[in-house]
Amino acid sequence: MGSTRTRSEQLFASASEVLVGGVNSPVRAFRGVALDEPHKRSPLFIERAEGPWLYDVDGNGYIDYVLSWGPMLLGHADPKVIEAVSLQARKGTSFGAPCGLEEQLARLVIQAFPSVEKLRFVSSGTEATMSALRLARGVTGREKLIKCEGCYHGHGDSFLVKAGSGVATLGLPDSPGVPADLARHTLTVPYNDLDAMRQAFEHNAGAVAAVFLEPVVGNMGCVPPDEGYLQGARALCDEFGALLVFDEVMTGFRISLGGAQAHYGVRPDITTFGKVIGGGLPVGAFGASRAVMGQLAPEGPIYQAGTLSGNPLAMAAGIATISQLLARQDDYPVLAARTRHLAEGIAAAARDAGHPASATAVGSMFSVFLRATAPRNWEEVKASDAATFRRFFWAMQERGVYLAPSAFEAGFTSFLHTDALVEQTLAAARESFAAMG
Ligand code: KE4
Repeated sequence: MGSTRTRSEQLFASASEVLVGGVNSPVRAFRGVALDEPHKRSPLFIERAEGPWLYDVDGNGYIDYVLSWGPMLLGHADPKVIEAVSLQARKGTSFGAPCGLEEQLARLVIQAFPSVEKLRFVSSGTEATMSALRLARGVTGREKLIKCEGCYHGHGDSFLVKAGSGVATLGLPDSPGVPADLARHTLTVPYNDLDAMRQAFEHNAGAVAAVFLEPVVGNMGCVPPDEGYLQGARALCDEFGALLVFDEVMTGFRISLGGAQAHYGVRPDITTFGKVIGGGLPVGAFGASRAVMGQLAPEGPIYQAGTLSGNPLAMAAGIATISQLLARQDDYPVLAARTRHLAEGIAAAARDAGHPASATAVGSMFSVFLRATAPRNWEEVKASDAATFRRFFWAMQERGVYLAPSAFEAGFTSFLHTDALVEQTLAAARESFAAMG
């Protein structure tokens, strides 16, 4: 139970003197859930984690449904991952030269993703997507990009763009520091809207290098694709000569062993990876056919590089992680069913307390939206009751459940989230909604 948060609050105050917002990634600052009540505005500082559990610096334990925003599919401090990293660390932490571990992890990833013949490791999902965009632009000789409102592909300039006045018009910067001249090359359309995507292509004939999709959106909460949406995007890319990029940073190895492309049977031209493939260490990757990847330096002219790309420690963690996942393929449906039961149970608890609620779940990622019907796009997500979510977030934390500190983020389960822990979570949800009144 979250009995006291004193030490967390002290650490947050002191960290805020030297770290921007007291954190190293904005969503962690809890600004999306802050309430004007004591002890309900600053983040927990974590001391350690094990399996499905997080333990804060005040000694409180929580069932963790954030899992480092996705990577910890095997649970925290997986013994084989820890052993692999410990053994490798004694041999040195970075060589700046090739080592055999990079090929080992690449072959494990490719084994699960047949659309990928060659890949390049980087150190984050952002690096993977920004490099994939440069590759797509270089391969096609085109400059424009189509992305969807509510989808997040990391903080690369071309992705921090909001929709222009109309779906077919050019993008506008969504952050200071993003040049308007760059933003105008990004076209933003609603998710699950093939007509809008077609319009964007037709208004920019011959100029679109790629369509970037979260094949199951995690960054506006978990929003699945409509039946036929991914297939339709594939067909439009083929019709207009653009590359289809599946950003599987969140979905890769999570919604199925082969990610969304296996789950839905749609083959992208480029796939980006992150999170799970590093087993909690900094790893991203992007991959495609030999013909496309062969355009990348040093084989081809499109430049991309990284000091810690393919880092031995990160590769060791990834190998230990993906090896175990490849051996657990039969466990994925069980975890998917448990995750759906969790999401639907929380939504039922909300409705029983008088709050409209709906649940989405694909594999081991899920969301509960405080609105009557599951949203299909960002406009519908925005209509959720975020104020009630903020109160629910703290009520659950007080009952030992750690949810994502935003109404617009997906939740995650791990293979160590047992039925008993799910039932414990559902009991906490019922108590929370009852206590909220
Ligand atoms: P990173 O650069 O954070 O490793 O990956 C960027 C990224 C790319 N593509 C997708 C689909 C992603 O979900 C992400 C990162 N996801 C967020 C969670 N919504 C990371 C959490 C954070 O920003 O702190």
